Amino acid sequence: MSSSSVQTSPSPSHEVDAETDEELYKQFTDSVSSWPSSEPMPFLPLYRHDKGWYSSLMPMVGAMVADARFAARPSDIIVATLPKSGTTWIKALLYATVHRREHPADAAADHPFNSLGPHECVNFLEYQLYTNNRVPDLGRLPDPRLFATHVPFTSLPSAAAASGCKVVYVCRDPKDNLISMWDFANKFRAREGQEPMSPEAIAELFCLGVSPSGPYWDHVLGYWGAHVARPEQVLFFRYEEMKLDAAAHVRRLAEFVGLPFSAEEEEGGVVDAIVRLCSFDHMIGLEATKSGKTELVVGTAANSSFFRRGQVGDWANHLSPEIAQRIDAITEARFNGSGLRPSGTK
Ligand code: PPS
Repeated sequence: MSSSSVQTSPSPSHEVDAETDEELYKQFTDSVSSWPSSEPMPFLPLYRHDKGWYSSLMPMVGAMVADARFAARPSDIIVATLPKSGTTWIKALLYATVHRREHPADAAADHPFNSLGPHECVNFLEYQLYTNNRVPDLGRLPDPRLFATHVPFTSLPSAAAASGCKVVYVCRDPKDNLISMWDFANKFRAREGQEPMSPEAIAELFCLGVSPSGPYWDHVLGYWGAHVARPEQVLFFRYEEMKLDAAAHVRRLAEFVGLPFSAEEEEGGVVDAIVRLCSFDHMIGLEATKSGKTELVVGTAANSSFFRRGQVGDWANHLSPEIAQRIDAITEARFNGSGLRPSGTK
């Protein structure tokens, strides 16, 4: 969580004037624009940050502005993920857990999720908040404030490290992560009038590390290392294990954020109600999913596009055994010695 190597003078604060904010965006946009970039992938060129990770222009600039301006609080909770790793699900689980008193999960008909998607309840710093030349005024949000990001651990806003705020990370099998991205990318590419990408083409780039917020392995290992060093600050979940026992993960999440379930809540079935409320099958049928939209700096996304199959192992329907073996071999080599198992289900 160190500051970006592109120097900025302002210290984290939400009280900044608009002109300075615009200058900051311009300064970072000029820097990033001069960095190496890829062909459109998934549908916009990916720039290589000088810390080695890839992102399209505007979210990378947003992350750098957030690094300079985000005034973190110790009570903040930040969801961190690679795109397509289970972000929508963990956002829903976190929001439903933290707000369970004012919005009981068993009163599903009255829950905010009926009108707001998880990405509207828990905003991304670099895709939704630090965008369009703006520095948002987050100071009036009540504690605990919930945010999300796709940036690697080393590019989290510096103020977040200093504040000791909590980070919830979700890791997913790289092959499912890749296939989920492939499908999502092709939806955007169709809208932009671009040819669809084949799974082989996207896998080739993925193996070279060229993927949004990638390389995949650096991202996972960065948060894993932080979790090992400071488990009370960084929680590390695996999508595949969440699928096997979502209730156990909700309990761990609640304890981690300092809101453990009481015996009364356990007896009342609150944990199971949260799991049901946030389940793929329930969320995909909500009106907010079917007709809602989320404004991201890279474009407007239909909320339904965040839900596809929600399964473990769908990669096998799209990737050849050779490509799968290549990805597995990289994962085994990169995770070797880290204490992190290559697979979330073994
Ligand atoms: S994004 O764009 O980064 O926010 O996408 P993200 O949410 O990380 O990943 C989308 C994949 O997560 C699946 N999904 C879920 N799985 C289980 N439970 C719930 N509630 C849920 N919501 C979304 C979604 O279907 C995508 O995975 P695939 O494999 O493409 O189905």
